[in-house]
Amino acid sequence: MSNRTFTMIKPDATSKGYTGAILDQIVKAGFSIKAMKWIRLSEEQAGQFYDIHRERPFYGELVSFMSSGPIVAAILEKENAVADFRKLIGATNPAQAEEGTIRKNFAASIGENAVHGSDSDENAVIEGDFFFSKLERF
Ligand code: DAT
Ligand code: MG
Repeated sequence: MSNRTFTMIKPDATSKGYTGAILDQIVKAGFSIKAMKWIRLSEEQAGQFYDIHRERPFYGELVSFMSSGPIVAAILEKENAVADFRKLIGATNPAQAEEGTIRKNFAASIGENAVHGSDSDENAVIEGDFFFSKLERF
């Protein structure tokens, strides 16, 4: 089990001014930030990041949303990081997310759900490498 995960604060949350509150909740939950950047993805980059969902009906909507404004990308460290972070963010659909989770607190819909969290140790590494060079992390 690895101790790192990867997250993005999505364009709905950055545009509503929730970035600080979400980072605060992440850090208070015991995660430490090992890399972080404020960046806007092109449609092509968003499409590449979510390539695994290419055949899903919501892919086009997802790519256009994820490239619609700035995001915050970050690598986080904590014991049991992937599973604990998925728990902290809550269900994909905020209507089904538990009370107190980031998606319950800050997300409006299944498509625009405030944050990303890696779903496995392997994907955490792939996703972190997508955004950060060796010089940008510690
Ligand atoms: P998660 O982000 O919880 O890992 P996922 O990997 O299944 O969820 O999907 C990636 C993103 O795609 C998700 O955060 C929001 C969007 N999405 C998923 N299911 C959707 C749906 N039924 N309608 C619209 N967007 C959806
Ligand atoms: Mg996922």
